[in-house]
Amino acid sequence: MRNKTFVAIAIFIVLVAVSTPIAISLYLAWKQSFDDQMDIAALLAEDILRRNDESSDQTLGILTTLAAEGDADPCSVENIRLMGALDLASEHVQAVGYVKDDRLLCSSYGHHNTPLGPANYITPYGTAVRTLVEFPVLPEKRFLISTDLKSGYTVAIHHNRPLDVFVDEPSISVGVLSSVTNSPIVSRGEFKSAWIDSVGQQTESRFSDGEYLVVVKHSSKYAFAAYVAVPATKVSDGLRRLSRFLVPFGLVAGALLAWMVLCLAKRQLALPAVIKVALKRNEFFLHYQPIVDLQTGQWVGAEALIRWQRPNGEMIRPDLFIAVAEEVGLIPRITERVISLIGDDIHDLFARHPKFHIAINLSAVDLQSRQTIEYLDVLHKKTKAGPGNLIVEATERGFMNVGVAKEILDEVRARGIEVAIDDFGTGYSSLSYLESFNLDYLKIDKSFVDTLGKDAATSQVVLHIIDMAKSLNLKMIAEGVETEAQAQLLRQRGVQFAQGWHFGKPVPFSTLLEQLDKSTASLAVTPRVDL
Ligand code: G
Ligand code: G
Ligand code: MN
Repeated sequence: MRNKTFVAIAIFIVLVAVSTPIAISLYLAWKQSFDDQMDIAALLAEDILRRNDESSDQTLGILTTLAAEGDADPCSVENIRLMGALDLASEHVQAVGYVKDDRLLCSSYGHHNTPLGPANYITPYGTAVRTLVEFPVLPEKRFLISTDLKSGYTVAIHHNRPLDVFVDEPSISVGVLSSVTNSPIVSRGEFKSAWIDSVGQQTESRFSDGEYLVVVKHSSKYAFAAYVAVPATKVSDGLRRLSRFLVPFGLVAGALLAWMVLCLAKRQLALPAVIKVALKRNEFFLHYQPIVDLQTGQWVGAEALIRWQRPNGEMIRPDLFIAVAEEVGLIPRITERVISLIGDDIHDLFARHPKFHIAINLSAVDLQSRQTIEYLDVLHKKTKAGPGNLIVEATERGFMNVGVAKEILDEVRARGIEVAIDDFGTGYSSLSYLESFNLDYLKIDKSFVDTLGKDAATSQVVLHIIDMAKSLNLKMIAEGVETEAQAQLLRQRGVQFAQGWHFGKPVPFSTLLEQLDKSTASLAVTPRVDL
């Protein structure tokens, strides 16, 4: 049950880990697209407003000039000529004229008597505005006509002139609103009066009503505003393109991650059960790494190292499964197996090589249990071990619970089995800790040996460890020696023993024994000659 929860949590974490960046990037992309469309709308509105301000500037200029310089008779030949000149000078303006009683009496084009109908609205500056005027002579054209109420002078521009901006998208609505009537003077596309009700007289407002992104810009000089409305679908269009790539990518990445987590979790969760099966099926065996005397180069012993090969050929490293076995309480069974395997391997080793030793790794829990002594007793008897033939290695962590560990180690020593502190310097032991134990060997950890001969500040630590071992009267074994230079330095400092690839990798017992027999045979050559 716990395992299922664990897997569920792991998968949940992966899903969150994968979906969060996708969600964030989709949101950011959406926001970017939204802002982009708003900016486009604002630029368009700005352009429309600028054109309308210009038209109004020109209109106002013409009306002011006529009021000041015009003839007493507005439709005099003189005045009509003036209207024509003003018309020609203004690019936005199509015609200049004179209106009285809702009729156009004359213009820059001559005399008329055209009824215009009532004004659509009056601006605050006293201008009457007619938005959709048609002249019988120009049936296709519609004009926007502004008349100064006081003088009757009038300016006409093409109705669609205010919206003469480039819009590439027909779904975009554009228009100019009168601030007086709050309704469009000119417009193209859909218009909703709700857009205007909400914005008031702010210079610029941007908002989205869900269907459109809307920008309304009020003229700073005149009573009108330009608006542009971009359909909200334009935002999601860009987003759809992006999500078409992002979502499948996220799904694949997520599935891959989830699968990896699942595999790892499965493996980790299954390990204790697999260790038990491995114990039953005898999948564990031992390799032995030689330990040499640094003065003579002779092999004086070997450390037994557990190995595990699964039936499918896969080797599982002890760093991995020893830690798991420690966690789930399988160490006693592994230690029992290791000790029994040593017994099977070494037979009469000590009879043939009385000074050779075998070192056995113990875990912290092994030092808390009297069972360990029983296992060792069996091995001791079976191998007819003499004093010093067997060594137990315990890591610093094993020494944490002083009381029981000390008792057990003392009993072990009473049998002539020696005790080594393993991986020294990597744990938390202080000198006072070590002083309370009766020890024989100190194994200098590989990480310190690695620093030898380098300038690293930590290379000084080896010297302190060596001094400490000397003051505690402990024999030293340097671990992980890979070069002759390291061996040389250790020898000079008085380290007696070493272990490492420079001298020999861990090998099966048969290989170890072969080598061992060979080296003692060559040593035995001299005495034999004497016979
Ligand atoms: O050489 P190797 O990769 O096997 O060593 C990895 C680690 O596993 C070493 O730190 C060693 O102390 C530990 N180890 C190897 N064999 C045993 C064993 O039989 N029992 C315990 N408790 N630890 C072992
Ligand atoms: O029990 P202990 O923590 O001492 O385990 C020794 C570990 O160091 C084992 O994994 C062993 O295979 C490894 N080892 C032994 N000698 C060397 C060496 O010279 N170089 C390296 N890299 N590893 C070594
Ligand atoms: Mn060891």
